[in-house]
Amino acid sequence: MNSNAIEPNQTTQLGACTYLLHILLKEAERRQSGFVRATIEHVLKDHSGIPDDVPDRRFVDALFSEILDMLRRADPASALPELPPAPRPRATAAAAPELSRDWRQWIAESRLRDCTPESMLETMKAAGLDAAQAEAAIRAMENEPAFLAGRRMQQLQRKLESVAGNLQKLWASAPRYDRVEKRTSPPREEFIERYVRGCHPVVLTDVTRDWPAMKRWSPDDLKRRFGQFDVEIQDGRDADPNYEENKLAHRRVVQLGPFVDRVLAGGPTNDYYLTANNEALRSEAFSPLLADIGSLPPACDRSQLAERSSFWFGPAGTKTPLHHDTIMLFHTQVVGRKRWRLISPLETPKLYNFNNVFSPVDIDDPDLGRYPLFKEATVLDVVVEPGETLFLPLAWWHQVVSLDLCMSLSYSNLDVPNDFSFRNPDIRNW
Ligand SMILES: O=C(O)CCC(=O)C(=O)O
Repeated sequence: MNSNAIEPNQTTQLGACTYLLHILLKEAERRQSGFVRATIEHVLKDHSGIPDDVPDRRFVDALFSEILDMLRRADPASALPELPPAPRPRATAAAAPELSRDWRQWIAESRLRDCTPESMLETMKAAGLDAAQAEAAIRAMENEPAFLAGRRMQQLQRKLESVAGNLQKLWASAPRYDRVEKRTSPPREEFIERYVRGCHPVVLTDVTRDWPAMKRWSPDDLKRRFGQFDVEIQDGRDADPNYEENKLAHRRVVQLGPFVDRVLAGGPTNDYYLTANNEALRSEAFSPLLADIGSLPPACDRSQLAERSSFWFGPAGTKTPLHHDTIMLFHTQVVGRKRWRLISPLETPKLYNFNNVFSPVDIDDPDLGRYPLFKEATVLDVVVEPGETLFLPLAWWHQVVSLDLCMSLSYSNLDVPNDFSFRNPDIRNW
């Protein structure tokens, strides 16, 4: 229809309208649409009277959008005011349904995440979508009732984010907030008040002073005492960037002896790791490992240890990506060192936590173009040495790298209420 563009001399309203009606009728004939012809006659009286459920509604809307454009080009000042109510929003919305549901959801989410229409358009064009259609769909989204409802919910979310942000500011104003304290175990009440309720991480340096494990545990000892038993490990992680989120797909049952040999021979790698997913400590075969554990940190329930502990073993170079747990946790290093990077739960809005307990941000190499809010997050950095125990309070984010071949024990048997629910993560006792 653009080939019928109005000539500059057709600038009076009457001339323009007559001309446009002529085009409309021609188009109706071309399409052999009795409906369109009838519609035009109707529209001449009152455009707004077109019923909403007409079968050719999109054609009518598109036609009127075209007419408006032509009139604008012909005489923007005088032609438009006299026109019937313009169906412009409907005309642009008409293009949207041709995009898939996925694309429309993508548009809505991208807008809610403050992506600019320009950058979205670039992405859509790069994906092969028609530029005009993409642009119309982005524009139309701003008036979609479901999207407007999303905007209202977003206000609620932003309010909660600002509450968390303000509390975080207060926490972070404490002297040495960004240092993880290392200290000998405080009395129970102080521990609960300061670290459990205060929700701040701490490294306890003296928990293992009477642990037989400190003298006994080594790869050779592991092989000698338990080498004939099967364990579940995580394997083939190097080939999968989302190995932690896909951990069920990386489960392999192997004999512990050959696995110890593999770790010793393989040198630093992230490809395989005996992680907390293994249920070794629930089995009778591995109970001697628990007999190697001496005193526990303040406020731990010994009777729950077998039920609520996990054994970790792997080479230097293992990396557990950024995530949070849904309980509070102790993690005692027996052999080797691990570097922990920690981020307060009040900084969750800066971590793009769209999936369960995971953040897509890699603290080692953050993609700030994609995750710009991350640069506002404060990261606490601590190396936990052999014999030291990290207390990880509720929902603190952590990314963990093994600096050496490591053997460690994590346990969640705190004897104060330690059962929390999270709306997004559906995993309990992570
Ligand atoms: O030691 C590791 O690699 C990760 C430990 C961890 O993420 C945890 O215990 O929740």
